Amino acid sequence: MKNIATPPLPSCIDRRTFLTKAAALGSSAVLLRTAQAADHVHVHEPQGQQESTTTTPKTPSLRERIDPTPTLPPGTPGKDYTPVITPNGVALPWKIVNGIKVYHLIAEEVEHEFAPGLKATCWGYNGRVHGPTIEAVEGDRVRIYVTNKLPGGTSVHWHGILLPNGMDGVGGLTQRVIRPGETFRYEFTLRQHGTYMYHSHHDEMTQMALGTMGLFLIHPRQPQAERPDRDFAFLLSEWRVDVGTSRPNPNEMTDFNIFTFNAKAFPGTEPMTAQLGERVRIRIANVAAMSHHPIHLHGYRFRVTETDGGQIPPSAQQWETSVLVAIGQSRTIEFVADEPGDWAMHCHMTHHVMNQMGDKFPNMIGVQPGDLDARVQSLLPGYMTMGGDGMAEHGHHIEHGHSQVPPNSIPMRGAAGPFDYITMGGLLTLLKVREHLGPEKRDPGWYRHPHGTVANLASHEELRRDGILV
Ligand SMILES: [Cu+2]
Repeated sequence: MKNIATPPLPSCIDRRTFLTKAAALGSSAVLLRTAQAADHVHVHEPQGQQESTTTTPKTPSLRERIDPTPTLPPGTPGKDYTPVITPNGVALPWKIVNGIKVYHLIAEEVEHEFAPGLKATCWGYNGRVHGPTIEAVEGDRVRIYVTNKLPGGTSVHWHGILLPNGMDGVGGLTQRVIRPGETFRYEFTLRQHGTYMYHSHHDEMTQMALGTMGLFLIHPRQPQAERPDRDFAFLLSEWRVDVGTSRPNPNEMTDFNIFTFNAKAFPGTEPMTAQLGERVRIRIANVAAMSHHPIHLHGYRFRVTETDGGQIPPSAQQWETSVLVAIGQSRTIEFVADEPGDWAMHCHMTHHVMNQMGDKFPNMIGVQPGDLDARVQSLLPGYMTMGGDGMAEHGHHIEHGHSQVPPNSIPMRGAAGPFDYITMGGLLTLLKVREHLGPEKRDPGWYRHPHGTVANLASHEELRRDGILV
């Protein structure tokens, strides 16, 4: 496997860097609004902090330091960055008005499907749960309008992003709440690059439990490392959706029963695809209510290249096969997709790869239930003792119509795989690596393994040859 060397980068662009780059570029394309033009707020100026470089004509005002005006043109997809893929998600559209990237988020109620068979009324943005991914480039000035169509007040916090305090979006602390029907304007210049988030910061427990969150990705203006061929981003969250209900329960503290990548539980998760030899980046951010998630990728070892605090110097990047993404954090991993196949990527907490798991039952593993199931089913349709084969038994019975589940529920559901029933749900997705993918790089279906490379029933001859007594 190739070593992915990622030279260090400054974790953020400060005003001096902006100005230096502007001077170096020296072209009319450089947007340089004067500090005076923007500086109509009277603030106290600290004395004796004259810049020593020749490229800074005057000491920046406090306003300019906390809210720098952009000196570079807005970053362009294709030229300045390769757009990120948000599986099961979309990017938030933007337009440029006078050199500023303008976005519009609408907080609203959304009918959301976690996986086939389970829908709930959630809260999200622009008709989606989670909200669309905001994508921009270091040095861009972004103006984000937030319209509140929720029944209660809200605010949006730009999680991990360096910005003026008054743009931080903490309801009550840095701004008044956005009342239903109102539209607020947030505006700041992006001084860093990396994987960040946005989420409601008002009535947090309820609003975030219902889904008011999204990814905020900032590309470096001048990437030092090689650009990835495939750049994927995931937001982790968790939900309590009781069977027979249609809304996630925000009061839940510990016993969540739906765990999601980009608000989808397996088998609702859209797989990642990569062509053999492509450089792959996966960004994983977590704004779950209570759970940290150790995300494990099969078939590969990878380097953890970034946290939400910035790029990790190459000398400090660790090779891992699992990466713990704690609540409020993001982690970025990189590797070269040099092993073909269908590789699982999942949380390694086994209860996080289950859908609507009930845990209030006696342990019946190993018990032969006899006609117990049939008798209980007369009272509880669809009841099944988790006896010998756990979730696989459940899945098979449901898939083959022998067992029914209550409407709008996916209890203990996984999915039919190419060989057998896949007994995982929740935080599971797949990385499909192929020698050839179509131009759209769509899901190529199940992997066809080269002959002789699949674990299979051992023959009598093999057992005899190797002296294995069974
Ligand atoms: Cu987990």
